[in-house]
Amino acid sequence: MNAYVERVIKETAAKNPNEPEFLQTVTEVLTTLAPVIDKHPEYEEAALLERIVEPERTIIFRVTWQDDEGKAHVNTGYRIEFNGAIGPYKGGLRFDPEVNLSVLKFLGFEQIFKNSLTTLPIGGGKGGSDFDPHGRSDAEIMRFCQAFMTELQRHIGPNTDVPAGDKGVGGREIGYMFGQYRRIRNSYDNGVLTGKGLTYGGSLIRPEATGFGVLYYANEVMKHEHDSFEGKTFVLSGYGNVTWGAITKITEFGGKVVTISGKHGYVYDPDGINTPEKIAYLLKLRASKERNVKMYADEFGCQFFPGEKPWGVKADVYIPCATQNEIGIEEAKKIVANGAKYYFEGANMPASNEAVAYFQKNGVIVGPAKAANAGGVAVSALEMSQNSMRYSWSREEVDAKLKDIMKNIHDNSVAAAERYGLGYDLVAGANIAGFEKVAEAMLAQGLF
Ligand code: 2IT
Repeated sequence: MNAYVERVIKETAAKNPNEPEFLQTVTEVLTTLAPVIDKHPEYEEAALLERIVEPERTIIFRVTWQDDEGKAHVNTGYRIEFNGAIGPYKGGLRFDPEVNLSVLKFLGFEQIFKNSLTTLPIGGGKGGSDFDPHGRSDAEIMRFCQAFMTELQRHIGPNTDVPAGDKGVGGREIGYMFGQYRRIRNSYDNGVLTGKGLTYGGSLIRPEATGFGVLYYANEVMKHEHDSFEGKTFVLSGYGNVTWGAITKITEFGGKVVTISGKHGYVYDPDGINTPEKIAYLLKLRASKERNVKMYADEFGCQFFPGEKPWGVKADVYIPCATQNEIGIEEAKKIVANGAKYYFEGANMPASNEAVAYFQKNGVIVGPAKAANAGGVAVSALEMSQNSMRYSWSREEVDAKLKDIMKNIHDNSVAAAERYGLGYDLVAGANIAGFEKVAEAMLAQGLF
């Protein structure tokens, strides 16, 4: 292990004692970068790693809003502008009670490398709030979004920082936030947010992009392995946007999805969650006040396992699409024992570093989040391009670009790993390929 890498990991741990998720991702990324750092002594001289683990700017603010009974509530809002070396800060907003500085710093740090890997000019950022959308009415969601944007608007802009959706933030929330931004700024800056509706500057395929992208990336892996999706069984977690897009594409590719999950438990549907009716039901579930996946089990008469995760269910391909740290070493052992061949991350950091290492040691091919789920942010960057051109590409055009980007992400990851003699290691390859561009841009721009 490189001594400089080791020192920066230690210093980051000492400096951020209450940020376990952030430290987890810093350790994972920097460890795989060791061979690159070995070759570039000038990075240490320029304190490049110390700088890359420190957000350029962290904004924390109060969000006060009123519920339907007139009661006042206070949440904390955040925006981490992590790294702007290769473009405006770009990354989603997450509304989830588990949101805190550690979670958003891990997501923002990941986003730097993911965004670089797309080959598009976008820096890394992330934000959100500890607001819990479960059980909230549409009017409450609107008031929260407006309150959140009332402060956030002074920090963002089409050339500064361009938020989008993430867990708990979809098209509806982006609409309310865009409305509030426009009201306060009196400016039609539609490039300030991505994931917008199609009537006001959104891109075709953006809602599907993360899920589609996972499968386009997985398809490149299949080609490399001389394998195909036809007849394969898939276990997925989550029920939101990513899960929905992934299931749509898996269905088209001839695979069968047998599970979805949420915070209340998981659903097992041995007939496959693959009919248009079942896939459309996921959208209803997400738009409902309850957001409980048990609703799916009741609707289609299948089994619901309260409080459990789906990793014990046998499948060929596992795609976590819910949230961070759903898979520890025990879950990883179950997945390997089930005979899994492939594991693709639709969610960000769904597994512990130990679990990922266990997969790789046991011959499961790992498609890491910052490669496999980069299709969402890639189409966000295409949305920014369309907004600045004041023009829209057709569905076919966006889809073709997305496919091409996912293929390049795979191929660039493979090439980067091979350059350092690491073989077909998609995890190290993604980190290295993403890092190289950001590092060179930071060096070129001098100390700051
Ligand atoms: O994790 C992610 O890449 C996202 N939530 C998407 C961010 C974006 O700017 O589209």
